[in-house]
Amino acid sequence: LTFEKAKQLKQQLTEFMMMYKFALDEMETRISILQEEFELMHDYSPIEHVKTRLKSPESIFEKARRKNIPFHLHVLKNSIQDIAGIRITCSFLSDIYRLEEMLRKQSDMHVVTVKDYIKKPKENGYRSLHMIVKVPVYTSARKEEVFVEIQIRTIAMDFWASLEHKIFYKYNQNVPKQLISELTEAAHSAAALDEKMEHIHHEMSAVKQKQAAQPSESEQLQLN
Ligand code: 0O2
Repeated sequence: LTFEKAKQLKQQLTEFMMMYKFALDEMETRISILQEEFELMHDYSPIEHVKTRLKSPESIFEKARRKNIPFHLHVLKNSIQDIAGIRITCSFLSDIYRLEEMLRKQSDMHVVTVKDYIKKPKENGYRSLHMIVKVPVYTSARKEEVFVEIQIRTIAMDFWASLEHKIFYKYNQNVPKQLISELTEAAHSAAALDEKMEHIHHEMSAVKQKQAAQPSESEQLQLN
Protein backbone atom coordinates (compact mmCIF):
# COMPACT_ATOMS: atom_id res chain seq x y z
CA LEU A 1 0.00 0.00 0.00
CA THR A 2 1.58 3.27 -1.10
CA PHE A 3 1.13 6.54 0.78
CA GLU A 4 -0.85 7.93 -2.17
CA LYS A 5 -3.18 4.90 -2.20
CA ALA A 6 -3.71 5.14 1.60
CA LYS A 7 -4.56 8.84 1.24
CA GLN A 8 -7.04 8.02 -1.53
CA LEU A 9 -8.72 5.28 0.58
CA LYS A 10 -9.05 7.64 3.54
CA GLN A 11 -10.66 10.25 1.29
CA GLN A 12 -13.13 7.65 -0.06
CA LEU A 13 -14.07 6.58 3.47
CA THR A 14 -14.59 10.21 4.54
CA GLU A 15 -16.89 10.80 1.55
CA PHE A 16 -18.73 7.53 2.26
CA MET A 17 -19.39 8.48 5.91
CA MET A 18 -20.28 12.06 4.99
CA MET A 19 -23.36 10.95 2.99
CA TYR A 20 -24.75 9.13 6.07
CA LYS A 21 -24.18 12.18 8.25
CA PHE A 22 -26.09 14.31 5.70
CA ALA A 23 -28.88 11.70 5.53
CA LEU A 24 -29.24 11.93 9.32
CA ASP A 25 -29.32 15.76 9.16
CA GLU A 26 -32.02 15.51 6.48
CA MET A 27 -34.11 13.06 8.53
CA GLU A 28 -33.75 15.14 11.71
CA THR A 29 -35.10 18.19 9.87
CA ARG A 30 -38.02 16.23 8.39
CA ILE A 31 -38.93 14.83 11.81
CA SER A 32 -38.68 18.15 13.57
CA ILE A 33 -40.99 19.73 10.94
CA LEU A 34 -43.56 16.94 11.49
CA GLN A 35 -43.27 17.41 15.25
CA GLU A 36 -43.72 21.19 15.16
CA GLU A 37 -46.67 20.93 12.77
CA PHE A 38 -48.30 18.28 14.95
CA GLU A 39 -47.83 20.40 18.09
CA LEU A 40 -49.50 23.37 16.42
CA MET A 41 -52.45 21.35 15.13
CA HIS A 42 -53.10 19.03 18.07
CA ASP A 43 -51.75 20.88 21.09
CA TYR A 44 -49.43 18.10 22.25
CA SER A 45 -46.20 16.52 21.08
CA PRO A 46 -46.24 12.92 19.81
CA ILE A 47 -42.43 12.84 20.08
CA GLU A 48 -40.60 12.77 23.42
CA HIS A 49 -37.10 12.83 21.98
CA VAL A 50 -34.99 12.01 18.95
CA LYS A 51 -31.49 10.55 18.98
CA THR A 52 -29.24 9.95 16.00
CA ARG A 53 -26.18 7.76 15.73
CA LEU A 54 -23.66 7.07 13.00
CA LYS A 55 -22.05 3.63 13.03
CA SER A 56 -18.27 3.99 13.33
CA PRO A 57 -16.15 2.65 10.43
CA GLU A 58 -14.85 0.00 12.89
CA SER A 59 -18.33 -1.33 13.64
CA ILE A 60 -19.29 -1.20 9.94
CA PHE A 61 -16.28 -3.40 9.10
CA GLU A 62 -16.97 -5.63 12.11
CA LYS A 63 -20.57 -6.18 10.93
CA ALA A 64 -19.32 -6.83 7.37
CA ARG A 65 -16.87 -9.44 8.70
CA ARG A 66 -19.62 -11.08 10.79
CA LYS A 67 -21.98 -11.26 7.81
CA ASN A 68 -19.32 -12.19 5.23
CA ILE A 69 -19.83 -9.00 3.24
CA PRO A 70 -16.84 -7.99 1.04
CA PHE A 71 -14.97 -4.88 2.25
CA HIS A 72 -15.86 -2.73 -0.77
CA LEU A 73 -17.59 0.55 -0.10
CA HIS A 74 -20.04 0.12 -3.00
CA VAL A 75 -21.04 -3.33 -1.64
CA LEU A 76 -21.26 -2.13 1.98
CA LYS A 77 -23.46 0.77 0.82
CA ASN A 78 -26.16 -1.67 -0.32
CA SER A 79 -25.67 -4.44 2.22
CA ILE A 80 -25.46 -2.57 5.53
CA GLN A 81 -28.59 -0.53 5.94
CA ASP A 82 -28.19 0.74 9.49
CA ILE A 83 -25.04 2.87 9.18
CA ALA A 84 -27.22 5.93 9.81
CA GLY A 85 -29.67 5.34 12.65
CA ILE A 86 -32.34 7.52 14.18
CA ARG A 87 -34.33 6.60 17.28
CA ILE A 88 -37.61 8.36 17.98
CA THR A 89 -39.23 8.00 21.39
CA CYS A 90 -42.98 8.63 21.53
CA SER A 91 -45.34 8.94 24.49
CA PHE A 92 -48.07 6.65 23.22
CA LEU A 93 -48.40 3.51 21.07
CA SER A 94 -50.75 5.22 18.60
CA ASP A 95 -48.16 7.98 18.06
CA ILE A 96 -45.72 5.38 16.71
CA TYR A 97 -48.07 4.32 13.92
CA ARG A 98 -49.16 7.91 13.28
CA LEU A 99 -45.51 8.84 12.78
CA GLU A 100 -44.93 5.82 10.52
CA GLU A 101 -47.88 6.95 8.40
CA MET A 102 -46.56 10.53 8.19
CA LEU A 103 -43.15 9.27 7.05
CA ARG A 104 -44.69 6.91 4.50
CA LYS A 105 -46.53 9.87 2.94
CA GLN A 106 -43.26 11.64 2.06
CA SER A 107 -43.20 10.82 -1.63
CA ASP A 108 -39.47 11.44 -2.21
CA MET A 109 -38.55 9.04 0.58
CA HIS A 110 -38.69 5.35 -0.17
CA VAL A 111 -39.70 2.92 2.61
CA VAL A 112 -37.65 -0.21 1.98
CA THR A 113 -38.72 -2.46 4.89
CA VAL A 114 -40.70 -2.26 8.08
CA LYS A 115 -40.21 -4.70 10.95
CA ASP A 116 -42.95 -4.46 13.53
CA TYR A 117 -41.53 -5.83 16.76
CA ILE A 118 -44.52 -4.31 18.59
CA LYS A 119 -47.18 -6.48 16.98
CA LYS A 120 -44.67 -9.36 17.01
CA PRO A 121 -42.14 -8.82 19.84
CA LYS A 122 -38.80 -10.62 19.80
CA GLU A 123 -38.50 -13.70 21.99
CA ASN A 124 -36.72 -11.75 24.75
CA GLY A 125 -39.58 -9.22 24.82
CA TYR A 126 -37.91 -6.50 22.70
CA ARG A 127 -40.49 -4.18 21.14
CA SER A 128 -39.97 -1.33 18.62
CA LEU A 129 -41.02 -0.41 15.11
CA HIS A 130 -38.06 -0.53 12.71
CA MET A 131 -38.19 1.17 9.32
CA ILE A 132 -35.45 1.14 6.71
CA VAL A 133 -35.88 4.12 4.39
CA LYS A 134 -33.91 5.61 1.53
CA VAL A 135 -33.64 9.36 1.79
CA PRO A 136 -32.34 11.62 -1.00
CA VAL A 137 -29.19 13.59 -0.23
CA TYR A 138 -28.05 16.35 -2.57
CA THR A 139 -24.43 17.46 -2.67
CA SER A 140 -22.80 19.88 -5.15
CA ALA A 141 -21.87 16.95 -7.38
CA ARG A 142 -24.74 14.48 -7.14
CA LYS A 143 -27.93 13.17 -5.61
CA GLU A 144 -27.77 9.93 -3.69
CA GLU A 145 -30.44 7.79 -2.06
CA VAL A 146 -29.06 6.89 1.37
CA PHE A 147 -30.27 4.13 3.70
CA VAL A 148 -31.40 5.21 7.17
CA GLU A 149 -32.73 2.94 9.91
CA ILE A 150 -35.53 4.54 11.93
CA GLN A 151 -36.47 2.93 15.25
CA ILE A 152 -39.71 4.22 16.74
CA ARG A 153 -40.67 3.20 20.28
CA THR A 154 -42.45 4.36 23.42
CA ILE A 155 -40.71 5.60 26.57
CA ALA A 156 -41.42 2.22 28.24
CA MET A 157 -39.96 0.28 25.29
CA ASP A 158 -36.89 2.52 25.31
CA PHE A 159 -36.42 2.14 29.07
CA TRP A 160 -36.53 -1.65 28.72
CA ALA A 161 -34.26 -1.80 25.63
CA SER A 162 -31.55 0.36 27.18
CA LEU A 163 -31.42 -1.77 30.35
CA GLU A 164 -31.43 -5.00 28.33
CA HIS A 165 -28.62 -3.63 26.14
CA LYS A 166 -26.53 -2.74 29.21
CA ILE A 167 -27.08 -6.17 30.81
CA PHE A 168 -26.29 -7.97 27.55
CA TYR A 169 -22.94 -6.20 27.28
CA LYS A 170 -22.13 -6.40 31.00
CA TYR A 171 -22.46 -10.18 30.89
CA ASN A 172 -20.69 -10.36 27.52
CA GLN A 173 -23.80 -11.97 26.01
CA ASN A 174 -23.92 -14.79 28.63
CA VAL A 175 -26.77 -13.43 30.72
CA PRO A 176 -27.80 -15.66 33.68
CA LYS A 177 -31.13 -17.48 33.12
CA GLN A 178 -32.76 -15.81 36.13
CA LEU A 179 -31.98 -12.33 34.77
CA ILE A 180 -33.30 -13.27 31.32
CA SER A 181 -36.64 -14.38 32.74
CA GLU A 182 -36.84 -11.24 34.92
CA LEU A 183 -36.15 -9.12 31.83
CA THR A 184 -38.89 -10.90 29.88
CA GLU A 185 -41.27 -10.32 32.78
CA ALA A 186 -40.30 -6.62 32.79
CA ALA A 187 -40.96 -6.49 29.04
CA HIS A 188 -44.50 -7.78 29.65
CA SER A 189 -45.03 -5.16 32.37
CA ALA A 190 -43.78 -2.44 29.99
CA ALA A 191 -46.21 -3.66 27.32
CA ALA A 192 -49.08 -3.63 29.82
CA LEU A 193 -48.13 -0.09 30.90
CA ASP A 194 -48.15 1.06 27.25
CA GLU A 195 -51.66 -0.40 26.80
CA LYS A 196 -52.90 1.31 29.97
CA MET A 197 -51.36 4.68 29.02
CA GLU A 198 -52.89 4.40 25.53
CA HIS A 199 -56.30 3.78 27.08
CA ILE A 200 -56.01 6.83 29.37
CA HIS A 201 -54.79 8.92 26.42
CA HIS A 202 -57.91 7.94 24.43
CA GLU A 203 -60.20 8.78 27.34
CA MET A 204 -58.50 12.18 27.71
CA SER A 205 -58.91 12.90 23.99
CA ALA A 206 -62.62 11.99 24.19
CA VAL A 207 -63.12 14.38 27.14
CA LYS A 208 -61.25 17.15 25.27
CA GLN A 209 -63.42 16.66 22.19
CA LYS A 210 -66.59 16.74 24.26
CA GLN A 211 -65.47 19.96 26.00
CA ALA A 212 -64.63 21.55 22.64
CA ALA A 213 -68.12 20.70 21.32
CA GLN A 214 -69.88 22.20 24.37
CA PRO A 215 -70.37 25.99 24.61
CA SER A 216 -68.18 27.68 27.25
CA GLU A 217 -69.73 29.22 30.41
CA SER A 218 -69.70 32.75 28.93
CA GLU A 219 -71.20 31.49 25.66
CA GLN A 220 -73.87 29.69 27.72
CA LEU A 221 -74.71 32.95 29.58
CA GLN A 222 -75.02 34.83 26.30
CA LEU A 223 -77.34 32.13 24.97
CA ASN A 224 -79.56 32.50 28.03
P1 0O2 B 1 -27.02 -0.44 17.72
O1 0O2 B 1 -25.70 0.02 18.17
O2 0O2 B 1 -28.13 -0.16 18.69
O3 0O2 B 1 -27.38 0.00 16.33
P2 0O2 B 1 -28.68 -6.71 12.03
O4 0O2 B 1 -28.85 -5.21 12.11
O5 0O2 B 1 -28.48 -7.19 10.63
O6 0O2 B 1 -27.67 -7.24 13.03
P3 0O2 B 1 -31.40 -7.17 11.89
O7 0O2 B 1 -32.22 -8.37 12.22
O8 0O2 B 1 -31.36 -6.73 10.48
O9 0O2 B 1 -29.96 -7.40 12.47
O10 0O2 B 1 -31.79 -5.93 12.69
P4 0O2 B 1 -33.03 -5.64 13.62
O11 0O2 B 1 -33.61 -6.85 14.22
O12 0O2 B 1 -33.94 -4.78 12.81
O13 0O2 B 1 -32.37 -4.84 14.84
C1 0O2 B 1 -31.22 -4.08 14.77
C2 0O2 B 1 -31.17 -3.04 15.87
O14 0O2 B 1 -32.36 -3.06 16.67
C3 0O2 B 1 -30.04 -3.28 16.86
O15 0O2 B 1 -28.92 -2.62 16.38
C4 0O2 B 1 -30.57 -2.64 18.14
O16 0O2 B 1 -30.43 -1.23 18.10
C5 0O2 B 1 -32.05 -2.96 18.06
N1 0O2 B 1 -32.38 -4.26 18.68
C6 0O2 B 1 -32.79 -5.36 18.04
N2 0O2 B 1 -33.03 -6.35 18.90
C7 0O2 B 1 -32.76 -5.89 20.13
C8 0O2 B 1 -32.84 -6.46 21.44
O17 0O2 B 1 -33.18 -7.62 21.65
N3 0O2 B 1 -32.47 -5.65 22.49
C9 0O2 B 1 -32.08 -4.36 22.32
N4 0O2 B 1 -31.75 -3.66 23.40
N5 0O2 B 1 -31.98 -3.80 21.07
C10 0O2 B 1 -32.33 -4.54 20.00
P5 0O2 B 1 -27.43 -3.07 16.71
O18 0O2 B 1 -26.64 -2.97 15.46
O19 0O2 B 1 -27.44 -4.38 17.42
O20 0O2 B 1 -26.89 -2.04 17.71
